[in-house]
Amino acid sequence: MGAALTAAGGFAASAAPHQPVALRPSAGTISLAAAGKLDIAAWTYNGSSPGQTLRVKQGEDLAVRLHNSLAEETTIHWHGVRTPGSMDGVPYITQPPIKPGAEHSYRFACADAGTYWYHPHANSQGQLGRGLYGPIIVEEEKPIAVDRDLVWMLADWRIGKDRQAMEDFGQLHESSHAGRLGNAVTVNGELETVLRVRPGERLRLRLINAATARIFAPEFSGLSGWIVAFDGQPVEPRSIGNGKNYIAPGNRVDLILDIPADAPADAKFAIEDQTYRDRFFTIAVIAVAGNAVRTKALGKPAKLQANPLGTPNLPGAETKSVVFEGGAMGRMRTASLDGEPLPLRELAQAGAVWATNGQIFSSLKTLHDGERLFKLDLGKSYIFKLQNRTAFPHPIHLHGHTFQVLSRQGAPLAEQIWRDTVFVFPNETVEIAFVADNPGDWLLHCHILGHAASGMIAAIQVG
Ligand SMILES: [Cu+2]
Repeated sequence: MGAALTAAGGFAASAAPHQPVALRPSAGTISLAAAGKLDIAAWTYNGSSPGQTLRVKQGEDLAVRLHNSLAEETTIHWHGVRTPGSMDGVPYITQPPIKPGAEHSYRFACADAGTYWYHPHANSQGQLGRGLYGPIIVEEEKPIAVDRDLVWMLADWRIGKDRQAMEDFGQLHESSHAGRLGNAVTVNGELETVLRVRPGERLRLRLINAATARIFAPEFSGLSGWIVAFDGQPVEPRSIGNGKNYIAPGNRVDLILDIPADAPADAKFAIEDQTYRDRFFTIAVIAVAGNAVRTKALGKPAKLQANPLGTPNLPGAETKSVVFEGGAMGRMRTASLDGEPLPLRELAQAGAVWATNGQIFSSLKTLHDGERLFKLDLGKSYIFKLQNRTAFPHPIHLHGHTFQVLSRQGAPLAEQIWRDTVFVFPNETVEIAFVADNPGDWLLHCHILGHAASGMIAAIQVG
């Protein structure tokens, strides 16, 4: 095992040899539809969007050499992987931004198995929105036996009348509402995905929401299956059948999907999404063909082995109040921008419309120079009481730590699942708990990237 816990409880970068993967972000062209029917300008890693899947065994190092071939600064953040602070890839907060033409090396051990992803943390809305993201799979020692293990990276694009991807990022009207939704949803960079399967096949489907604003809630009618992990962390397998399974930007869901053994040879199952009123669509179609892989249905899979996460000491935990305010139809009247109190009108003129505990920073640089939201003691347990006092849902992502979701609206949850990005509904309060065991400066932000760009980013300090 290459993962090493330091005495302080942080995750040390291991020195084990590992050939770095070269990733080169650059401007290029991708085909969203087969046969070149929709070629669009996009930004890619090594020519593709999503970028290649980075795959390591649990405990091994992931090493990447980034060559910035973009015309602007970039970085890479390893969403959900508990890296050392210096590897977190946030400009100014954990490293200087990587200039055009420059290179940067990342190397860290992956202590936790599961489904994670990488993306830039500089001009996040513009860079992810143009296609810069890719999956990270950290393999379990004992995975669930399946016929195929598939990654589906979900994203959307706004295609204009000229059949090109629009670049109208950062419009305040959208950023102050639900964010910038596209009009073309892709699975692994493809429109109208058709997955060909055989009757009786058991699939592991790793869904990653890489969209900048779109919330997904896939419905698998006619299929049976199990959710086995959220945000890479194992849960007691639960049926996919009941209610909406939201996958907000930043979230991952691992499914075990069973194709009926008696499905007719030409059966089709549409995976549909009804998250947004009047905008129902099909995420993908599963098309059955060929001979049955097995004749008898498989049962509920075993729970995956838990990752080595520190369990928070709840009786001894300190509670911190985190209040999100602002946005359209909100009640915020004033907030402080880079330390200066301003009325809402002036905040809106500055494009700063979401506040965390009354504070907004105009950039990651001023955030770095400003006061931390909280300074946490290394090794101590904390409860963050996340209070969404806005009219919109927000997926709140904490860097460097994985937390347990304790309660919603004061009601304790039956299973206190682990996450790194928790969806908080309008006017909802969600309590999360974690051990502050990773020293460094860490972001706490909304993963609707227009919200983050217009203020919904804070930073905490551990140790
Ligand atoms: Cu948000």
